[in-house]
Amino acid sequence: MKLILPALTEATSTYWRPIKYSLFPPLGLATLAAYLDPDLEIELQDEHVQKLDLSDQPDLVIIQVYITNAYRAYQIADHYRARGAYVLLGGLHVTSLPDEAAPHADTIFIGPGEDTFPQFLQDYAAGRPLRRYVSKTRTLLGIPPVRRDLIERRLYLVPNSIVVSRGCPHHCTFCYKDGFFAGGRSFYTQQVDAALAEIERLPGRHLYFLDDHLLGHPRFARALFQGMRGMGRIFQGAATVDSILRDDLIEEAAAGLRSIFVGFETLSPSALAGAGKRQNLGRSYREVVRRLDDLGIMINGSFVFGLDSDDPDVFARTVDWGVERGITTATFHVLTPYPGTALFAEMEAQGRIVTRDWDLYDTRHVVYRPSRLSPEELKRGYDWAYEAFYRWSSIFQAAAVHRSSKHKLKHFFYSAGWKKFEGVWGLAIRIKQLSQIRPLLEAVLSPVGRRAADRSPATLPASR
Ligand code: B12
Ligand code: SF4
Repeated sequence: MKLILPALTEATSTYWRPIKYSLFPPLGLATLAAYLDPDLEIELQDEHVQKLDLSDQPDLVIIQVYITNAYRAYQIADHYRARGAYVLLGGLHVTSLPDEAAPHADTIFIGPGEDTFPQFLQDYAAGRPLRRYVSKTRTLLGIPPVRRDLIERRLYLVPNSIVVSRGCPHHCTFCYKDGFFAGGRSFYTQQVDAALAEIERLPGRHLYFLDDHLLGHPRFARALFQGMRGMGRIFQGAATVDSILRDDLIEEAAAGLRSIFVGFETLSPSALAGAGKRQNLGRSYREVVRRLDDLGIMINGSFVFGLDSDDPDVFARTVDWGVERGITTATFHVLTPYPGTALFAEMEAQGRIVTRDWDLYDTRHVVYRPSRLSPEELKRGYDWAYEAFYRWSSIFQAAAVHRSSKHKLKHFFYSAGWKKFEGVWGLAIRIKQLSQIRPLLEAVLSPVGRRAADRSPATLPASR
């Protein structure tokens, strides 16, 4: 049995920042592997960190398809089918465009695999596999432990990535989420005990929650953070603007939460409304930043350029805001209408999709006709934003915003370390020694000042 994560096209382009693709192991495939008979010979290969061996002859090949590895995935699938293997394709892109994927596979899978993959294995063993399985039963109850033993930990900076939920309670029009989870529940969590048990199984101290929205189910999240007390874990994760302002959940998280990915997306209320990002509307971004800053939690702000109300000033406005507010790192995206999203349907109806070359759907290229910007302006502005946000003067200026000197230093090392030491990352990857850098990451993620859990309610930010 062979599980393969083909390389995303951008991972092999000149934009390639090898470190970005050596962060996380293929968790989805390791999750599926848990359903296979442990006595079978199983191999998991990730083309981002190793050269694929295509000369073997597995019986069953399981391939995960994202949008920008789709062509590569089809090539590998065709190769193995020609060698007599039974090939399965699944994941986000197969769910968006099943008819495109189907000719390259013996069986395709729509949606998450926790219900359909075990069903397929039964049917396959009985000699009656279907051509197509569609996920309908959405639950994480009783899922078997992820086969982390198949992951070569030393090849990743963050081998301890974990997901304790699937999906998200919101409905942004540019997000894959509604399409991927169509036909069933689109937000559900593990049981708290099972999540805690999975965390216990992970060696080391540092965790990265890859959940779309770690604070999305407040009761679950609170019980999780309470259960994690005393484990001595430090962790990173993602959440929405409203969930950070909502109640004291973020204080509960702050005992171990060291950095958070926040989808600010745009500073324009009309653009937010247009993107269906209602959870951000009317919320004070300034207050979000202040609150996280008070708790010593670093911020990775996510921003999208090219929304219909964006004009040529949007780039400078966004970068200036991020630097002035002391955002630690920023991820900028060119708006990308993924097939299967409401945004894609809308743009297609308006005749604004200009290419269906999926390799270009990497959020760095302009694949549609923007409204108040030319495609060239949008691409130039996006490139400029990265350059401007990560120039030394911006890093110094943003780091200086924090009150505590420890936070200033942490900000500096985290941001500069991420973007300014490409050579060091490249070398560590080449000599397969990324694990040696992990203690440094943990040091940068050490706490700033008092822990939130130690605070009395009276000292919590007054803004709530
Ligand atoms: C880790 C991650 C990455 C890694 C991916 C490599 C890796 N090692 O996994 C890196 C850092 C490289 C990355 C890059 C990017 N990412 Co990313 N990433 C994620 C993240 C946070 C977690 C993925 C994960 O592990 N999920 C948990 C596992 C359990 O779920 P899963 O992988 O989906 O697998 C399940 C199913 O898909 C299914 N399945 C999958 N394959 C198969 C195959 C078969 C045969 C079967 C039966 C089932 C099956 O079964 C699994 C179990 O249910 C997701 C968000 C999320 N929470 O999923 C975003 C996400 C996938 N990324 C996203 C984006 C936007 C990007 C970037 C464009 C960001 C950028 N601007 O650079 C790039 C490029 C992605 C691309 N071109 O498609 C988007 C969607 C992209 C899309 N529509 O293709 C997501 C969904 C985040 C979001 N909410 O917007 N990403
Ligand atoms: S909040 Fe994030 S994960 Fe949820 S629908 Fe919006 S973009 Fe997608």
